[in-house]
Amino acid sequence: MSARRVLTDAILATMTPEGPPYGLIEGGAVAVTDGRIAWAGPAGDLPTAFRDAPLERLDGRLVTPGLIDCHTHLVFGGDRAREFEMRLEGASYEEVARAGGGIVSTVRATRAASDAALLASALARADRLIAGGATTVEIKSGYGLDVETELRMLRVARAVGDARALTVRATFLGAHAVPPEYRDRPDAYIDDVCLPALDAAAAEGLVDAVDGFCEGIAFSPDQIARVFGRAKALGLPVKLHAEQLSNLGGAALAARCGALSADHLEWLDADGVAAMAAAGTVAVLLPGAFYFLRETKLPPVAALREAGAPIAVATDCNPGSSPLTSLPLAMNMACTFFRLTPEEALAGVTRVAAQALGLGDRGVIAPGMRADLCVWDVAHPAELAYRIGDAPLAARWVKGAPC
Ligand code: DI6
Ligand code: FE
Repeated sequence: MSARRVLTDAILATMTPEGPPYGLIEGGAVAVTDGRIAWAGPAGDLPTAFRDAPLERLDGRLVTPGLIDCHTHLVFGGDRAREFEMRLEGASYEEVARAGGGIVSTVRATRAASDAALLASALARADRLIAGGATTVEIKSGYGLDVETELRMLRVARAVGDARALTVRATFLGAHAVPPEYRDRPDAYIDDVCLPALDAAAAEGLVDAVDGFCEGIAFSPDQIARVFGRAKALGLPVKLHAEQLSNLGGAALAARCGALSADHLEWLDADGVAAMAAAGTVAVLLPGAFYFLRETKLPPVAALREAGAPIAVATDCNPGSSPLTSLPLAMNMACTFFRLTPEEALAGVTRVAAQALGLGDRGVIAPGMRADLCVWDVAHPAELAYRIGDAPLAARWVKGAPC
């Protein structure tokens, strides 16, 4: 592997929070050493130490940090196209779920799928995310809901990262839904399956974070608190699907537990906003699910912004509420539906998404960061959110090498 390289004649959207919008540097260069960014700035200021390094001319193309999808359910069996039809005929997401469809139908398909089949379909989706510029992707379990299938999902998530030039962060989501065999016995499910599965997965090194679904059709704040207690005992960070379809106070619970993020948040109220801002818990917005479920209640973006809560954007790629495999399209939707600025949307899939995953080594173009970079055939960073799902990716660099 070549240790030193310089990308030059580029527009850099460094996404560093200080300085001009997007941390923009026109006529910029980035010097890379051993997979890390050694220097970034105006090309004319390139330190002499890099003047003899192999040079890559980008002809004025845009360079951003590699994109980060901080919320996906990329590993699952089957699809839910028939349910999409039912919902278009008038059934609500909750009605479909209560009728035995929804998450539980994907649980059946996931349990029945082989490891090889789960990996093949997850890789196909990962390749679409990669084509849209992703260099880091979070993947959740939560369609197994028995100990063995939860572990299998997490192993497949790790295998996705091994098979591609992609960092995968694996999240345990055993508290995603109550499986049919525990119907009306959610507490027994937490005790008999969820906590033992978490212990076993953590012992196998399969868990980077612990998530839950706090909702009327899933788990109560008390049940989630028990899962978070176990995560804490295991030394694992937590995050939460909160306030997606109703307000159970999940975001405030997450913030009290020092969660990395609370995600969805359409029903977040003023107390939840204040709790998240005070704790520095990232608000992860998932416009794909808002769109696909034809929701009308908007997350309180202005209040989050005013309170200084960090805002990230992700695909929520999953078969039921967001079959979306494009971060540029998620950015576009975050702007059109939620009124994020294109700069906030790009920060939401770079710097702030890294924060939502607890990764301090990426998400901005700055010395010491991993050299995960995207080169785009566009003249200005606003174009990434402006185009409707078109991802004009010219090149992707992972750890300092094009791939
Ligand atoms: N909220 C969601 O939007 C996804 N999971 C969750 O907790 C939906 C998952 C699905 O419908 O399969
Ligand atoms: Fe989700």
